[in-house]
Amino acid sequence: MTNSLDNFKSGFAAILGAPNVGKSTLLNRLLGEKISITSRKPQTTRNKILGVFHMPDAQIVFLDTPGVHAAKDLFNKKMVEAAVSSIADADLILFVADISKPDTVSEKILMEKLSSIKKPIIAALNKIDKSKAGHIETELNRWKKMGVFQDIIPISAKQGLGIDKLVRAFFKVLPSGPPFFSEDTLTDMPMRFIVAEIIREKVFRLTGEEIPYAIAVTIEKFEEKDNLSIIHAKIHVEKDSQKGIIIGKKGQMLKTIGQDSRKDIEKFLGHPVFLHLFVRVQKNWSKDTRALRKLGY
Ligand SMILES: Nc1nc2c(ncn2[C@@H]2O[C@H](COP(=O)(O)OP(=O)(O)OP(=O)(O)O)[C@@H](O)[C@H]2O)c(=O)[nH]1
Ligand SMILES: [Mg+2]
Repeated sequence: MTNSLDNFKSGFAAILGAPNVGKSTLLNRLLGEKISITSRKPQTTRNKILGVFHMPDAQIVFLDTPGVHAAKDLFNKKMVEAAVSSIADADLILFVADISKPDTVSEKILMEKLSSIKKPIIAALNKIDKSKAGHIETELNRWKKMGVFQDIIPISAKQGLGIDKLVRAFFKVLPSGPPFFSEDTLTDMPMRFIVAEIIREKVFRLTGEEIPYAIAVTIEKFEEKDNLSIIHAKIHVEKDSQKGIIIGKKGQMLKTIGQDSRKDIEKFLGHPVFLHLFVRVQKNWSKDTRALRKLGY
């Protein structure tokens, strides 16, 4: 009798790249489900986010990570550390780049971190929907010349182009082994974490340049009553002026953040949600190691 697990392949794949290149969009596209928040602003992802991709004869455990860049302050350094630490956990590396706007400075930083790694590295050249054919060709040649990638695949995470080809490239380099997670597992992130992330995404998307980096979200209460989830969440900011912006004129901004968040949380949980948001000023939390730990970073 043959055991179907004999031919099974499985492994961890770290998704790495400069900020804002589309790493989280790609993870969501691969899983067909949104588990990692995205925005047009850099430094959206702050933690390692695990997502499980199931195939009939393979399982890939993806780790979405914060963008690697020349971090200056404590908070950003911690984010880059989290990203780089995923290299050790991974069987293969997925290097994502935005070829419509190459960030060669950040690319170089990441390349140095990968220089001594003996694991397969696959490059996904993203945002081809925003690039001309000639430019894609030039970039493809530039990446080929680096000579460190097992495969280089042009893709559009947003439009779903090149994704099958990318998956086949993973499959080729994936080690043999049994699955790590059961067939119905999408992520191991706690529900509370994903709910807090959804709220943080709305703040990222609805406010101007200064605010996103000054906020963190914590869940203070999460109760199930009949078919309803009662959730109290706190948005932490660093200054009174930021609190004013989050609340907005006559409370309008906080109301919109709440409404948009509730809709997504309901979609995620599959039932109605009562969401109550508070705003709290905690001076300089992003510069304080203890405060960062308390907020989950
Ligand atoms: N046109 C286009 N836009 C894309 C594509 N993939 C991602 N984006 C956009 O690029 C922006 C950044 O996407 P994210 O997925 O948040 O990028 P990220 O690499 O996870 O960013 P950080 O977590 O901040 O490092 C968002 O506005 C996405 O909609 C793509 O294939 N084409
Ligand atoms: Mg991200």
